[in-house]
Amino acid sequence: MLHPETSNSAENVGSVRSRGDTSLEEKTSTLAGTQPPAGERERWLHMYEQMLKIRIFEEHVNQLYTSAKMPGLAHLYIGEEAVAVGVCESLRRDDYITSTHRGHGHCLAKGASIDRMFAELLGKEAGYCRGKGGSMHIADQDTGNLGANAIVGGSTAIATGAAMSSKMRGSDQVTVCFFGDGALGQGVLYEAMNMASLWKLPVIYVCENNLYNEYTHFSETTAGEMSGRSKAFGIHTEEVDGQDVQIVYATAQRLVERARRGEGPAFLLCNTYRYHGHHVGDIQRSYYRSKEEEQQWMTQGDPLKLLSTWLIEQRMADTQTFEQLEQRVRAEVEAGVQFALDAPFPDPSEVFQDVYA
Ligand SMILES: Cc1ncc(C[n+]2csc(CCOP(=O)(O)OP(=O)(O)O)c2C)c(N)n1
Ligand SMILES: [Mg+2]
Repeated sequence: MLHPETSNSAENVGSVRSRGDTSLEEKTSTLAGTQPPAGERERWLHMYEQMLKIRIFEEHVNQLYTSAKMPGLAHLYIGEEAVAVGVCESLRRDDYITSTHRGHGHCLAKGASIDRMFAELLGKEAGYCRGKGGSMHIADQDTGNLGANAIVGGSTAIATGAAMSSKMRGSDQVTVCFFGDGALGQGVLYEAMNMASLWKLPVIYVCENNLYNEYTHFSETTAGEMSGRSKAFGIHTEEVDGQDVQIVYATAQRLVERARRGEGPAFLLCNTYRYHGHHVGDIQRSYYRSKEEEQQWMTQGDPLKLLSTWLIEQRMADTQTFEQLEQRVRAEVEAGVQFALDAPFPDPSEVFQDVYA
């Protein structure tokens, strides 16, 4: 388990457990009743592809920023891909998610279009908010994505409201609320969890503990146990290695099915790590975290490497499989960048359209 939150002292965090060649059966043995799904190879290769798509998409976001082609900034999700993909793969298209300021991974994992996302980042008319929202306001009703949110903790009430709406409409849709460890300091989360528990709402609170809130280690901002918070409201709570997409998926699947059956909310604490800075401009990080810590996570806790190693060990794929996949994803992402670069800006006469003042 990566930095279990029970050991939130500074000297304990950032350590990466060593991983052996565990089989999926062993990995899921602690997850009651979970069976490897039929069409396993296709499923895991698909998840690998989804994670790779997020990574390559964001590498291009970084390039667009550093070459001054992207206005504003963005918060990169690289390193945390297994959380978004593992969770979103357990959802139906008509299920809802709410996202954060670090939201590209959630959007892509729920099925957003690469073209329209790049267009939004570059301020183009074809973007999800017609180019007027940017990275932190991408929403996509077609895939049940109720939106990124620049307000830390701001989506917790929105997600809980969406779950309440499903329940009142008699629908079996589930809502997933993604948020970072920093949102644990926001009171609205506790108001929302209280109501969700009382009213048995179909909502899953997914806390992405990537160790930092901006430039501050969570041990300096978060007292006590992270998982103790949801337990206090009687909410079913689990904690997983957020770098292992197989564990995230298997756990999320159980929690989603539980919520769909009307058994109420859940809290899923995912231990993870962001490889880049807080945002694209945060390149001098040595004053708040060490290069050694970064290297350790990138080499021992990388979600893509973990899954590809497992697939090769299980003889479900070889290096060629991954080379071909990468070529395909790279071409798709590069086409998206080109689409956005070529796309027109909105007409200046529309500056007040589609915005709220
Ligand atoms: C209510 C509010 N307070 C402060 C900020 C400034 N801010 C932006 S991101 C961030 C840290 C968020 O940390 P975390 O929730 O752990 O998410 P991460 O960036 O690690 O993904 C802060 C304090 C904000 N956007 N909203
Ligand atoms: Mg964080």
